Amino acid sequence: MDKNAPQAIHLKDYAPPPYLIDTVDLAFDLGEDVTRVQSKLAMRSNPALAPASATGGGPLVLDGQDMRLVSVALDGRALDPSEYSVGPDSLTLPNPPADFILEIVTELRPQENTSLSGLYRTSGNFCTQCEAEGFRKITYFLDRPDVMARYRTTITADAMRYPVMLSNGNLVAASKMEADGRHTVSWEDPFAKPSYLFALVAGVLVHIEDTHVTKSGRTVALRIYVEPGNQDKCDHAMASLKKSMTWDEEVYGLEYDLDIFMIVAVGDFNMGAMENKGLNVFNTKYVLAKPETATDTDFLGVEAVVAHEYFHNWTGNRVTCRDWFQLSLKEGLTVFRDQEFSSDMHSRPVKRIADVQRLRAAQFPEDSGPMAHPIRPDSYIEINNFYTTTVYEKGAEVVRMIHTLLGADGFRKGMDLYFQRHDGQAVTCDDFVAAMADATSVDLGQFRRWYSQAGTPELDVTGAHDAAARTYRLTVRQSCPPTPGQPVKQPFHIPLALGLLDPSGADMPLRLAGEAAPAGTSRVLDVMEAEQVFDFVDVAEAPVPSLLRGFSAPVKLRFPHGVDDLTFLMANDSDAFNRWEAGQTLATRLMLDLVADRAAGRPLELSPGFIAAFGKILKDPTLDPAFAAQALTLPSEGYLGQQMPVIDVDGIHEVRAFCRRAIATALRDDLIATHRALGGNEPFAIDAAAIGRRSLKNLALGYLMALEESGREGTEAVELCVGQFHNAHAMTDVIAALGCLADTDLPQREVALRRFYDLWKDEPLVVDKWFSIQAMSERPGTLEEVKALLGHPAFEIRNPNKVYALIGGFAGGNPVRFHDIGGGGYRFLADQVLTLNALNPQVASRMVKMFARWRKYDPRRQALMRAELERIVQTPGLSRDVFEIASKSLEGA
Ligand code: B3K
Ligand code: ZN
Repeated sequence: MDKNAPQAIHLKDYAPPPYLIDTVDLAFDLGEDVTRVQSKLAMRSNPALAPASATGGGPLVLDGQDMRLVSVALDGRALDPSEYSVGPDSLTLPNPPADFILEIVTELRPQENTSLSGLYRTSGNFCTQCEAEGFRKITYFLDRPDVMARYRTTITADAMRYPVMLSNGNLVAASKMEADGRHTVSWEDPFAKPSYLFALVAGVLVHIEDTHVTKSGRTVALRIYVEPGNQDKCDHAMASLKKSMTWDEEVYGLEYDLDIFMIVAVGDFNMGAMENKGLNVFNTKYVLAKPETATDTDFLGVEAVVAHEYFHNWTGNRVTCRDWFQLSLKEGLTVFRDQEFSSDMHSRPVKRIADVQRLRAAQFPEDSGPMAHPIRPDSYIEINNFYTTTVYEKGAEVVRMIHTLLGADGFRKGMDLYFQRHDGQAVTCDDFVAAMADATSVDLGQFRRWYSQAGTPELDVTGAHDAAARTYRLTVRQSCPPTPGQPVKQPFHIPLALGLLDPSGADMPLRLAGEAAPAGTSRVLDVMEAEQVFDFVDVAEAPVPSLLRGFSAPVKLRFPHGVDDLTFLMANDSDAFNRWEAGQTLATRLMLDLVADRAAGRPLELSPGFIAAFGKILKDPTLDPAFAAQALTLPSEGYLGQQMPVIDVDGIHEVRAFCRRAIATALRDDLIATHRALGGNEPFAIDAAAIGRRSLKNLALGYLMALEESGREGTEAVELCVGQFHNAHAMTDVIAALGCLADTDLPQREVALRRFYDLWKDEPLVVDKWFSIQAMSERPGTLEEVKALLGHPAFEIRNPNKVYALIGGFAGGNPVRFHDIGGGGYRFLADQVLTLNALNPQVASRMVKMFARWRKYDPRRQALMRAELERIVQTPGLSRDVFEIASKSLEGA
């Protein structure tokens, strides 16, 4: 690699900061052309490093980027430029004293900041995003999470253009408009925090307001700020916030700690939201929701993200990360907390299935590809590339396993001890595990490997019943494939939850050899060795094992269940997750066989037994409709692809479509009956039952539309679909119908797309749906349409949501068109990556990740993707973000 290539940063090189910052006084003068930032830092050398001496702690290197340095003063004396040095990313003072006040003035141009990191503009307003390293684009600072300081922020700006001016903490002063038309406010945050939690917002905003009274009786003001015109879409976010506050008090005894909690929704935002202390900034996608504009998925997303950011106040803000390698300390834990919250608000099994599907769809591929990394990475080139599904979702699975091993009470004791020890500190994943272990005396020594080893462990399990001895022996073998930099792995500590079903379908009491009496019917085995044997006694008849109940560990488990056993588990398992899992395993097996049949030129036929099992679920009135909808959804094309050594893009697509048609043909009347029974415009509610009914209804519609090309039967489906599109009130139902139509060549398609746009052209989030539905259409001409849509007046390449909808929708949500063997999809994506690289490296890097799995395809597609990756890496001026992903994807090629 050439010497100018960006360099990696390693966990092993961590060193504490040589200086600390106690207080930060910021004064912003927001202007249309230039924004001026005055920063006054009370600093001292770090006493933890060396006994304080008059000479201080050696050179002070402050981080800073993309700004103009105006002046530096030390203890009130302006420094001559010869007394410091400024580099492209830093400001160095060679030898400051042990204790001093540093004053720095910088000038920025937020209106030119398209990276959406640091201080930038969105719809004419000012807004910040500082995690991970955006604060250094505002002022020179020790921009690292282990430097925690108390902040006071003063903002001055034109009172007409920026009537609302917000920052962290409590409002402590506000001026009237001055003669020059400007006004000033000051905010003070009493809690020490790292710079990544700093926030500032200024502009024309309206808000809705409510209050929450904490368990101990304090009243907290709650405000959600949005652009004028959006006030009618904030109620769900507010209700979600109040539920989150109550839940955290009840489940963890954690109360909010300031007098006010604010959320601001902005249209231009790289991610979902940001947990800045007291002033969360959100992507509008995770705030604005009303039934006419938002789908059920959107509503659930708002609730989960509002909860997630709120929960960060304790897991992230009060206790933060020592360094960015520890990111999962706050993210994995907070995702676990938001998942549990959503489970408590809705259906636990339905939520668990959705979370596991997401893990398998995104994290498993990451964990077996060129970007595989442990949940606590050892190195990175650009930290923004490590806000990954591994750090977040696998991180949450690791916390969930601790919860399983300790039990709910033990876990709560561990959390209490964690806060008792570390409130106000910046700590490590090891500190978290230590608190969990110390609070319960559970040995988590081997468990720690989950933090340092990447890759998805694989469990190969076999069972042997001895009728004479009345025993059942489970043999469990674990292995883990090599990942970059980790050719060999040590065994993991894997909690394996399981039950044994007797021939009637009931759970057997479980007694392991050596135990005096059975202990429950579902239990957790500690798998710790490469190979381990578990002997159950008193087992009269051969059981059907139900393994990895509730998905108790993020692993791939194989057991030689026959088709009959899987069907039996589908019908009888007391663990709802495993009932769903059995159906998915069966479907996966049958579909992969069909892919092989197709490749060998054999005719396709879907097993009638499988269709009958589907019919039974569809007609079972005792089933929760939401669960039924999940059980009747075939494994995705992406998931099927992961199961193949070489992904057969076209084969998988064709087989999945074939299976959907076969099921729809056989179950047509039942599907129509289901759609009728659940249809109609019932009054809108956003509870689990109503969401479930809508999802089953729309699942039925989707299957019926698979008949669209088959003559007369198809006509009725099309009528249902078009009727639903035009008459439904809830966006969930409208989008379901539009999504079906978008895959067809019917004349109604164009009519519907045009009508949808005309109705919703003033709602950017709804227009995003319109872009992504077209981008994900399986029609052969989709790439050309996507290219044309880049020029549509509603498309903006600088708006991340638009990019994710159109370009991301195509490359990530349309496998058969993106991977078209002509290579046009690949060329298109690479062109977009290069355009975005210059504007917004974080967004560009998310897009280039779509190439990372190129080695999983056939030689021709491999060559095409590799050529695009090489073209990207060779482009001058590449950001670290894109360089890291593209070069690691090519490593060894
Ligand atoms: N902590 C933020 C993510 C920041 C990403 C920076 N590139 C949102 C969250 O996880 O809650
Ligand atoms: Zn988070």
